[in-house]
Amino acid sequence: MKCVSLVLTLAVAAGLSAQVASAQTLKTVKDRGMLSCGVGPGLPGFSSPDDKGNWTGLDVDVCRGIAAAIFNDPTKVKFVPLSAKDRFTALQSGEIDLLSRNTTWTLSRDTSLGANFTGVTYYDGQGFIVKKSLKVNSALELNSASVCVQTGTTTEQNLADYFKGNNMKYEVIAFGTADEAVKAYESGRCDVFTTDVSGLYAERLKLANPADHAVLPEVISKEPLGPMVRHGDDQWFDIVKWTLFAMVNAEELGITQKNADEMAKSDKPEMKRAVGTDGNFGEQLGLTKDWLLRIVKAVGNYGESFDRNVGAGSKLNISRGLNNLWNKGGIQFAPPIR
Ligand SMILES: N[C@@H](CCC(=O)N[C@@H](CS)C(=O)NCC(=O)O)C(=O)O
Repeated sequence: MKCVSLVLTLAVAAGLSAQVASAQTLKTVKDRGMLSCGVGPGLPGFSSPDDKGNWTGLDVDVCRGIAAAIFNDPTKVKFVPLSAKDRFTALQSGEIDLLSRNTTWTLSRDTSLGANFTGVTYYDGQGFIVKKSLKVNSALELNSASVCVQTGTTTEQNLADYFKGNNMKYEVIAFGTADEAVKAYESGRCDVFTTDVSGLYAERLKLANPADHAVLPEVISKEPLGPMVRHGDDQWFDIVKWTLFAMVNAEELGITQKNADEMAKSDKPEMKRAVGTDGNFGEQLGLTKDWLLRIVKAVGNYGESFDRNVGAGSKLNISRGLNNLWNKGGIQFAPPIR
C-alpha cells in the first residue's frame, strides 16, 4: 500500500513538474499582457491590415481566439507580418508565440524546424492563374510557359514536380514577396502565377481587372495550412491546438457568436462540457472554464469565421468544400471535448 502511494506521489510530482517546466509561453504571454502572432503581410481573407492597422482574416482569427481565451480580450495581439522566407526564423527566435500564416504542413517542416503544426485551419491545394487572353484551359497546356512564383514556399517545389512529372518545360521567375510576383505577372513578365488556390483568389482581388484572369481547374498538390508553435512547450501546443478545435466543435454544436450566452445555459451534456458548466476542461488547458465561449464570442465558430473572411460573406466567396465539417461533406473534424 505504502509502495503504491509512493509511486503515485512520485508520478503526480513528475507530472506536475513536467507541466511547470513546460508552462513558459503562457506565462510569458500573460506577463507581457499581449500575444505575439506571426501572420502573412497582406493576403485578403487570411491576414491583412486595413488603413487603420486593424488586422482581419481567418489566420488572424486564430490569434484573436487565443488572446480571447487567455485575456478575454481579442485585441490583445501584436501582429507581426512575415514573408514566406522569414516566417520560421521569427518562430525559432521567440519573436512570435505562434505562426498563423498560410503555412503548409509538410513532413520536413514538422521535423526540421524545431516546431510543431497544431492543426489545419484551411485545407488547400496549389493552382495556376492565367490571363484569359492566352486562351489556355488546362495547366497541361502550359508547356514552355514562364511562371511567377514566391521563394521559400512549397509552391516552388510543387511547380518543379508538376512540370517534370508531365514532361513540360517552363521558365521560373521567383520573387521574395507575393506582391512582387503578382505585379510581375500582371505586367506580362510571366504567363502564369502559381500559389495555393486560396492565395490565387485573394491575390486576384488585387489585380486591376480580376475578370480578365482565370484560375485553371488543376489542383496540383495538397496544402494543409495551419498554425505552428515551437517545440518544448506542450501546454502551449495544446492551447493553440484546442483554440481551433474549439471553433470547429462550436460550429458542430451550433454555438455562434450571437447565441453563445444562450447556449451557456443549455443542459445538454455535450454542450455543458463545451461551455464549461460541467467539468474543468478549460482549467486542464491552463485557461478558464469559459475558454470556448470566450473564443466564440470574440471571433465566432469556425464556419462563421470562414464565411466572414473567405466564404460567402466575403469578397473571396470561396465555397466551404473540403473545409466544411466532416458531417456536412468536408473534412474539418475536431476531437471531442471530454
Ligand atoms: N502554403 C505555401 C505558400 C504560402 C505563401 O507564402 N504564399 C504566398 C503567396 S499567396 C504568400 O502568402 N505571400 C504573402 C507575401 O509574401 O506577401 C507554403 O507554406 O509555403
